[in-house]
Amino acid sequence: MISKNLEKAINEQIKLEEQSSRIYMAMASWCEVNGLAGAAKFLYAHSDEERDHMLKFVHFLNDRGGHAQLQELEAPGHSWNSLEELFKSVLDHERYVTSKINDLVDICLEEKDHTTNSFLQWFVTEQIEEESLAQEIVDKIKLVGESKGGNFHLDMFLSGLAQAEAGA
Ligand code: OFO
Repeated sequence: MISKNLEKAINEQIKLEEQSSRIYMAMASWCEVNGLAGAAKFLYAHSDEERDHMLKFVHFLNDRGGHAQLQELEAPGHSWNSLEELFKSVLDHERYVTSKINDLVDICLEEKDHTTNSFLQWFVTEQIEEESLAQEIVDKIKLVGESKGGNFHLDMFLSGLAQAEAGA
């Protein structure tokens, strides 16, 4: 049985994962209307992945005697000045998500809730990948700069990442 304190904190995390899914969908939509098909594909796939994260929390909380409850969400942004700005926002957002996962682990340790701690370790590992992938994309965007050919290949690279994520 999960504590009321953790139930509340996990419901906040459910909100954050759902919000993440909407943020990445809004980013995907902006890329799609700006001729960045590969980036759009990657971000749509990433949006789906965030929904999966949300569902993992929903099922876990309900299985442990809590009640997953959805909350009102803020509207995400709709436009960005550049792909670099957009992916820097992804990186900042993922760092924030990591900090919230770490906060959840802290509560588990205080409460000696080993079951929830064990469940959260999947997310601890996942956040290493999430941050590292966002950083890699930001680095590549900086590398290609204004080069048209470089940006074409970058978009292909992002499309390939989307395919790899879908097959993972
Ligand atoms: Fe759910 O990991 Fe990204 O936000």
